[in-house]
Formats: sequence, structure tokens, C-alpha cells
Amino acid sequence: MPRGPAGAWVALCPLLWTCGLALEGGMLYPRESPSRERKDLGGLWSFRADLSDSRRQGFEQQWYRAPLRESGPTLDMPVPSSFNDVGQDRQLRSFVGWVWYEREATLPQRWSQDPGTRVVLRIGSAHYYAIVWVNGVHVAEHEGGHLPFEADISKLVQSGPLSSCRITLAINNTLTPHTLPPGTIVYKTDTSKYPKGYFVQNTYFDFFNYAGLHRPVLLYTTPTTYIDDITVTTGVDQDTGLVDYQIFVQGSEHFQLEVYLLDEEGKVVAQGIGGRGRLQVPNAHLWWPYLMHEHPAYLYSLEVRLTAQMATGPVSDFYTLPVGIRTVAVTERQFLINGKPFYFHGVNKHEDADIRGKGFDWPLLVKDFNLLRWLGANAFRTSHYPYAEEVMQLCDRYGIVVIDESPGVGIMLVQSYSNVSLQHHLEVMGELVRRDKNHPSVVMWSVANEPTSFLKPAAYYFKTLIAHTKALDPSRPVTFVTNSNYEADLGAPYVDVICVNSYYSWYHDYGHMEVIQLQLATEFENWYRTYQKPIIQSEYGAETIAGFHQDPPLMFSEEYQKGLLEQYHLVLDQKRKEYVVGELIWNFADFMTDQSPQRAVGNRKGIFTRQRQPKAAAFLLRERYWKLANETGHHRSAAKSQCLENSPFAL
Ligand code: BDP
Repeated sequence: MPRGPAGAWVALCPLLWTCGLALEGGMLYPRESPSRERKDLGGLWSFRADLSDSRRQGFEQQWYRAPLRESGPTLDMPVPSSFNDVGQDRQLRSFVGWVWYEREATLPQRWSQDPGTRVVLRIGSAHYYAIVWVNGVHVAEHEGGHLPFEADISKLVQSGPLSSCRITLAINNTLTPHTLPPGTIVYKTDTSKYPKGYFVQNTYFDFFNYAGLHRPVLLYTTPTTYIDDITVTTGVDQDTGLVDYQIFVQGSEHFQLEVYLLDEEGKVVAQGIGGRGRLQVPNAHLWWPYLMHEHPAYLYSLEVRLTAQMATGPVSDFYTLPVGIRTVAVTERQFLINGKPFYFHGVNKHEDADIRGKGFDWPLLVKDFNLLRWLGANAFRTSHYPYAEEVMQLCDRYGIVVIDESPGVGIMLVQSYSNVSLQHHLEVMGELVRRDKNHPSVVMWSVANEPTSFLKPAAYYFKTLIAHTKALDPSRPVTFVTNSNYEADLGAPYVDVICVNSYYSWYHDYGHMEVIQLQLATEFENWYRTYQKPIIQSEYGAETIAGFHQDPPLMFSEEYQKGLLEQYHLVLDQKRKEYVVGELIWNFADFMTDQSPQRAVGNRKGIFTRQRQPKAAAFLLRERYWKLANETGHHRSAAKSQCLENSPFAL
């Protein structure tokens, strides 16, 4: 089915866009095991942007048919990385259309010769639309830049004498009113001002539309009868942990499954057989958030062993899933984890850094988690799209609680509420839940950020979307993040928690920090009176250029950012005794945006610079977050056990 306004699409897209495939199978993170191997395809790939006016030359000339270097000049492109900021070419930085990536992979002989081995190509994320060929044969297509997709390429790699294969991807970063996030292509037709065919891409969100292969690309193997998916939900009954599991197998109907739950010492604490069941763990160690318990983030390992009798002999597959036992519940005024009130004190992030853009990078990730723990942050929201799986794994390991957000940011236009858009959004929620359902750190889904939820079609859209998400995962609350007026918000009746963004004394009443307390308190009261649901201050902040100082404070100075935050904190401190259950600063770090007169080389509302150096506000928040943690009564021992001697409250 064609997607988007024909004019824009026909010019940029060679193929008709399909409406996204229904979810088939699981999306378990590829882990090595005695039955599974993996090969990372990170490194240098060959790259070319299709600069032709139509952006279709690559398809017309079938660049996937032969090595890319044979159809023209190529660049070296690192993977994972955005392609935008690694070069010196202005045209490539802001390029809109198809880019081509290619690399050869050499396979271990067994992979290409053993018919009992299944070889899978997995792309962690390709922004935004991707088509994949292996040795010139089309193997996959995927819409959406923030979730993984796979292709079973066993037949292809096992069909000839070759022990290597050529992987080609065409990736298009064009956004339409029906993509997530949405955007539009606008042709500038006034020939007195613009050359013929001139177009720009407009987006309705405040971050740069980085593109490319942003996350790891892997090859991995399983046996041909294999564990395809596992769903785990957990509960607690007195001191007993309950682990409900469901396992999906592909490749054969005749198999046995054994499951073992191991504690952190490797001791089996429960076991079961069959594709579904409940494991009971007496005196279970619960998964607690960071700073809420002296042993936060306790993870068990669920070892799944599959055996099947095939014509060729017995086959085994092994997969180990980390499992945190915890519960989540929402009352009229509280957010409960393991039955205890949880207060979110944390940040909103972006996947963003110098040079690599949105490219996954371990050093950056570890630095960010070290900063979060230094700050005493216990939570973040994946504003405004799903983050890399490796990020979620670290959240599980460190006890950082996550509000897991879909790429539904910038839903502004009426067309973005159409059935086509809704259908796609439902599919994206399906992909997100499928990928992240087993992470104990994920405590709530956020389906969108700041949609125009006062527009009439928003009522049906959000009712459907939220009901669908709850049906996919009944174990977690669902929200979307609003900045509209409490009376006008047509989605609010359907959410479990009200997440509100506000920028008092920044986007209005410039410089007048004295009005923040009144305005914020009034807003909280209005929301709570109307909906009787817990509230999270899901964004607040001020643009701050590191090193700008003004006292008395002026906008953009470090003093102003601090002063504004302090005014918010006064109100938050009153309302958290009632129904406010969290505060997430906008933003963890400065990040790149589109160019505009409002942005001085990106958004500067970070409490850290883009290079992760603290502004004065970071120290203010650090003091506050450790104090908040202290109030739970657990943090002293928690801080001690995690050797955080340098916390302001260390013993
Ligand atoms: C909020 C948006 C966020 C922006 C922020 C800002 O949710 O994406 O970056 O405003 O203006 O409304 O800094």
C-alpha cells in the first residue's frame, strides 16, 4: 500500500511502501550459548548516498547486484554510527533519501555447510526504512528506526560453495505524516528563491534526525529447531517469588523443554518442564531499584534447554534470560514497586553524542551510567524512542528504572491520527513490547510524547493505542507524556499515570522565576482534581550554555538553570507528599537538534554538556537526588554496598 503524500514519496522512494508486517516470532537478544554463536559485523562498511535528483538511481542500477564499488565511488562508514557527522560534507550531513551500506562477511565453515544450523542476520536499528539483500537477494524490509529486525539467511549462505556473503542495505531517512516519528517533505516551488526540485524535510520534534546503522549488526546461529521467544512475568506471594514463563519453539512440534532458575551464585532455585509454567522461589531476592535496597537489581538466570528428535538425530538449543522478580502497581496516588512507594528521581535522555550521532558506543554508555549513579538518579525515560537493547540490559543490572517510550513523538498533524498512522503505531508498540517485555527495569510504557492530544481524533487514537498496549502486556501501566491543558487532553482518561511536561519561566514568562511556584502548583492541582491519578513531572528545565554566568540570574546562564530548578523543587517537595510520584529533568545532556534561531548548536538544557561534563545544576540535582534517596531509608546501606563513597551522604 502506498504510504504518505504521493508527491514526496514517489520522488524519493523506488518501491511501494508496505504497511509493516504483522509480528512473526520472537526477538530474543542474540546471546551466545553452547548451541548458539554470534559474529559482530561492526567496523567499516562501504557507503554511498544516492545523490541523484530522484534518489532512485541505486534501484534503477540495482546497486545490490554487485559489490558497491563497482557502481561508483564509495566512502568508508563506521558501523554502528550515524552517517551525518563523521564527514566534512555538508550535503551528507543533511542528506534526505536513500543511502547504501555494504560489507562482506566471512562465515565459519560450519555455518555455510551444516544444514542443521540456522544463520540469522540481525540489524539492531536502521533509521528509518531499510531494505536488505544478501548476495544480491532481497531478504528483509523494515520500517522504523529504533527497533531490531532479522532475516533467516541460512538457505542463501548454504546454497553454494561460498564461505562469505555480501550484505547490502538501502536505508531511507525520509519521514512522512504516517511514520513514527512523523515528518513532511516540502517542495519549495518558487523558482525565484529555490532551484528546481528543491525540497526540505520538516520534523515536529526537537532532536536531529540522525540516520544510518545506529546499532550493532550481527550474524548469529541457532539449531534449526530453536527457542524462538520467552515471555516472563513475575509476582510475589509473601516471601515467595513467582516466575511465570511461556516459551515458543520453532522448527518442530516434537520437543521437550526444561527450565532452570539459577540465583546469582549459580545455584538452581527452581525448575520446571514444558512450554509454560510457574516457578516458585522461596525467600526470593527481589529486583529493587537503585538506592531503594542494599542489594538492588538482583537478577536470576532462567536457563531454557530444548531437546528435539529430528530425522538427522537429536538437537539441543540453550538460551539464558536474566530475570528480575518484582511487581509494579499504580494506585490513585502512588507508584508501587514490590508494594513500596517508588519516587522517580531521574532524567530524560537522548541517544546522542559528538561525531557518532545516535550510533551505539560502549564507552559513552558506561560513562552515562556512571553519571546517573553519581547523580543518585534512579530512573530515566527513553525520550523519545526505544533505546538500544544493551542500554536496557544495563538498567536491569544497575537497577535504573525505565519508562520505555515509543517513537511516537511529534504527532501533531491531523493526518498523523489517520488509520494508517494508528495501524503503524500499534505495530510499533507490538515490536517494542516484544523486545523489552522481559526487562525488570521497564516499569511503564509511554506510547507518545506531547501529541496534539486536544485534537478530536486523539480520543479514539489514544484509547485504541493504550488498550492495545495493555492487551500486549497486562503487567505494566501505560502512559503518554502530555503538555496540553488538563481540560483539553483527550488521551488522559486512558492513561494510568499522568506524565506532564512544563517549561514555566522558560517558554513563557521569560526570566520570571517568581511565578513558577504558583503556576506549577495550580497545574498539579488541576490535573489531580480532574483525574485522580498519580502525576510525574516528566520534563522541566532551562537552556544553559555551560560557562555562561550571570548573577542575578539571566536566561541561558548556569545560575538561571539552577534557580529555575529550585523553584520547581519547592513545589515538587509539597506535592510528592500527596500524588506526585516523580520528577525527570530535561535533559541529562545537551543534544543536537535541527538548526533554528532557538537553538545554539543544539538543545542546551542538559545538566551535563554533550561531552558529559557537569554544569552547576548537576551538582544541585545530585544533592537533591541523594537526599530523596535518603528519605526511603535504604540508601545508606545501598550506597555503602556499591562503594559510592563519594556520594554527598556517604557514611
Ligand atoms: C519538550 C519536548 C522535548 C524538547 C523540549 C525543549 O518534549 O523533546 O526538547 O520540549 O524544548 O516539549 O527543550
